[in-house]
Amino acid sequence: MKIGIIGLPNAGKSTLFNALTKSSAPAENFPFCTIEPNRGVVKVPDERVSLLSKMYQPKKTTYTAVNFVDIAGLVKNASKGEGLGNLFLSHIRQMNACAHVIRCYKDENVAHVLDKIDPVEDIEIVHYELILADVDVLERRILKTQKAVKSGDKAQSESLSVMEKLKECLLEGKMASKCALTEEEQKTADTLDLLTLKPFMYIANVAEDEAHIDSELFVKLRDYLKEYDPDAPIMKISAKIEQELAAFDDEERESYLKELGFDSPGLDKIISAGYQLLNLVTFFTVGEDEVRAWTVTKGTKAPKAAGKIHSDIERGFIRAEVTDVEKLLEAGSEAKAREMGYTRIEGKDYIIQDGDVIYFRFNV
Ligand SMILES: Nc1nc2c(ncn2[C@@H]2O[C@H](COP(=O)(O)OP(=O)(O)OP(=O)(O)O)[C@@H](O)[C@H]2O)c(=O)[nH]1
Ligand SMILES: [Mg+2]
Repeated sequence: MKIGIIGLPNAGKSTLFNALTKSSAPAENFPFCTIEPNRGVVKVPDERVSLLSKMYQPKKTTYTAVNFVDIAGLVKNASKGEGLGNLFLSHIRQMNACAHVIRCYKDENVAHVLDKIDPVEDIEIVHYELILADVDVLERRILKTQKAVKSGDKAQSESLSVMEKLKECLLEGKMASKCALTEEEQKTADTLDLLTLKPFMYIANVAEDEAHIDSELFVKLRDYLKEYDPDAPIMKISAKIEQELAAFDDEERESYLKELGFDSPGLDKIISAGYQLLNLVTFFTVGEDEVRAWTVTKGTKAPKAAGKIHSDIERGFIRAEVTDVEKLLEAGSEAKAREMGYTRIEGKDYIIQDGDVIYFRFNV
């Protein structure tokens, strides 16, 4: 599962990426500093894992992880091949979700491709390019499908109407995800691989001294997004500060955060929000050896989830013993949780729920 970091050149994408992944990809003051995407794996902070770990005192504690990909900056007419054009777009196409970084910091030493700092104009450029790229994809698909329908493939006429509907939305300037579709239509839409159908979150990269106020530029951006993409998370961050923080060890970071007056690291919030965009389900396995968080897609059944741990457990699956993590923590021990009737026996058709602590019984 991959989250793509996108935005205009010099928005601060690589700076943020470096902070997130504790790496040192080039982040310099010139447009298109990034060409080939930088990739990194990031631990997903989860208080439930920390609390389980406290309870079991295991030898090892393992959190889930998510991939962040730092993508080249995009410019006006990218969909027509300007800048890194289609290369940029094809990289976004491979992502499961997008974290769109928007420059809200002023710094005369860092160039802006438009020579002015206007987050709303910036965000509109990026959206416009993504929308145009989707229109292109749809137009090609529509032509092809029309031919198929003409030559007698009536089953395709439904897809055709979904494509027309989506195209109409896009031409109104909306993202495909904002087009009102029925459940059935949505299934068709999901096969089209559209950029603006992906889940988005927005990251306002603000100046170092504006990280804990709502600056004029940030408010302008937030008000715009309230209208344009109201359900998407918007986060405020100073990529510069986060990059500095990332270089510290945990203790130093904590005292520095206090000094700055922050409660929790901004990065954790970004990672959590990004993970949530992916619409995944987290379940846990516990024991003296290891407390571990696992990720499955929504709707995964128990044997398949067991297969993530080991193929033998999937093959020889007998049953799952499931306790909700909150209940287990409340009970304080497995024995107590059983006594309170919190632990359920589930069979092979059980669909994993977020927060399940699972013990798989199997036999091979
Ligand atoms: N003053 C200030 N400078 C920043 C901030 N964030 C990034 N920069 C600087 O802006 C320049 C560009 O940052 P990058 O992170 O490389 O930007 P990018 O979005 O990856 O740019 P491209 O790869 O060219 O698309 C660097 O010199 C950063 O140090 C910030 O919050 N404040
Ligand atoms: Mg970059």
